[in-house]
Amino acid sequence: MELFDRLISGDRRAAARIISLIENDEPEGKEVIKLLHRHTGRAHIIGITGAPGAGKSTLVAAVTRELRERGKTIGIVAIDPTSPFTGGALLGDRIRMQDLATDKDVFIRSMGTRGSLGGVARATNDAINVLDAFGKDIVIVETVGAGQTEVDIVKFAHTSVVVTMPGGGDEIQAIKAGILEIGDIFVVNKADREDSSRTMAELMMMLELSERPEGAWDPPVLKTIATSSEGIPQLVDCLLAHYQYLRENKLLEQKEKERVVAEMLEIINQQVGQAVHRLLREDGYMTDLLHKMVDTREIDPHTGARLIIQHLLQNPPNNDLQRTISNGQ
Ligand SMILES: Nc1nc2c(ncn2[C@@H]2O[C@H](COP(=O)(O)OP(=O)(O)OP(=O)(O)O)[C@@H](O)[C@H]2O)c(=O)[nH]1
Ligand SMILES: [Mg+2]
Repeated sequence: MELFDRLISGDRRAAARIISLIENDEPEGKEVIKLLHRHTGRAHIIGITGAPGAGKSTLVAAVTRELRERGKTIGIVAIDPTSPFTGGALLGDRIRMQDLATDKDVFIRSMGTRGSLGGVARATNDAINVLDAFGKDIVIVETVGAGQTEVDIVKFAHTSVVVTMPGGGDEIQAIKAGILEIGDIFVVNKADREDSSRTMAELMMMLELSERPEGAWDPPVLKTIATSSEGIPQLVDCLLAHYQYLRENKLLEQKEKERVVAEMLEIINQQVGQAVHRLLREDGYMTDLLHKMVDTREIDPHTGARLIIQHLLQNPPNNDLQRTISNGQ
């Protein structure tokens, strides 16, 4: 396939085109993903998450500059939440990362969460895989740690970085739910602000309270000023040390397996969901079922759900699910 060949030969426009196909859930995108899978599993995937405005994008840009100085090639996937409080994120990111945009060894891609057909987590995973196959040594994913999807994306990175900033403890509260457990490295950014030492102390205390298995990686807590690159070399040291740790302890393989299972479940959920919704839109089937559930009350929703699943398995509609079931594709 032409697009795939162009990607493997290092054509940036092919990489951008493939990610667009994936974002729009085009069948051609899936074809390319199939081909490039053999070329994945080489990049170090780093997830960066944290409260809105904590300085994640500035940090990603600073980390990328440092990694470039160390000779690494970088892919960046920035999830643009298009949420009310981070409305200008995309434009801001462009400006913050402008100098990187001309570096041929840095590939930056923003992914929208709104209107992303087929789910943002799936599209993001595919985009990571494209940049991995594209030959980038390190792929960095930035998400706002607000929703479950974002947390999931970062959870399945090899190295997860949680970014906070000083101020009243609210920020730490905001990232508390579920995210404390997934962080491999914690960063208190905006260390030029007062209160940063207190935020550091609070964070360390919370980490001590959270349970981690004996002998596991002990997540460091680092201070940075992303705007002046202070603390960035130390952060990059930690990022690389964590990857080294995963490799030496055979944990990378385990993470890869978890990632592939998560990707697969995401796809299954999406395809089954689509098939069910198509069925629900088929007038005849639903009218009958609703009649039995509501008018005559002979069928409860549990039974209704089971009937729908049975129906789908016995009468696969002419769609993705059918192809999935019959071809194992
Ligand atoms: N004082 C100070 N400001 C910073 C620092 N790092 C980032 N900022 C500023 O904080 C603001 C937000 O930075 P971003 O990098 O856009 O933060 P973000 O976490 O990516 O934001 P969202 O993606 O919108 O959630 C910008 O105005 C940055 O210039 C820092 O270390 N110190
Ligand atoms: Mg950002």
